[in-house]
Amino acid sequence: MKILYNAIAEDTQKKLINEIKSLISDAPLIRPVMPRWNKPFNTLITNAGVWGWVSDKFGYKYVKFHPKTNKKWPKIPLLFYDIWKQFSGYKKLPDCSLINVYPDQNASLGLHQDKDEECFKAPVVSISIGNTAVFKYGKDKKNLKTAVLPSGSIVVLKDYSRLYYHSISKLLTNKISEVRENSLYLKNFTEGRVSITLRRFSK
Ligand SMILES: O=C(O)CCC(=O)C(=O)O
Repeated sequence: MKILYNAIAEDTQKKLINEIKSLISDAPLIRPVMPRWNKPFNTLITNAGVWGWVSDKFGYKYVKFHPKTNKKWPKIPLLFYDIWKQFSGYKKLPDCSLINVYPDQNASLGLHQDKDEECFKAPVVSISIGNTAVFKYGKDKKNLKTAVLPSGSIVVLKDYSRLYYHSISKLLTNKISEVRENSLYLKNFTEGRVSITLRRFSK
């Protein structure tokens, strides 16, 4: 597993946010629910690419159409592909870009493995933007390590770490100047975080 700090320059982070805003205007944010329990996540998601990852009461899955608009997901922006090419070390391009929005300090993402894909050869590359996040990861649920991910960090899960458990256990309060700089991202966001998770669903 690789964690790369300061991997994405600030002006590129701003460009990524503009791309995300445009994706959201095409494919509005949705709130996933936990399979079976129907309990809403405290994050919001949308996707770009041929495949989009969603979670509803029937399970986690990849689908080709936005569940609310029934339209195809928008194309993955070229800038996302550039980042993939730079950091994944994998020839084929991602066919899914999941956008996770953590709207406020209380948002988190439970411990999980990324294992809904058809094949685990391709790495998972995730990009952090906004408030610093506490990231837990490990081979099994009992021995987790912790890393702190400031805006501009990249995590690559590949090879032995491709199926590592991971979570965002909490967001940290950034210094006010950082929050201002980082708050531009989404309308009305004065705090919060966005991550872009690039994956290949297809073989
Ligand atoms: O928000 C993050 O950095 C983690 C995202 C994640 O674990 C996922 O999309 O599976």
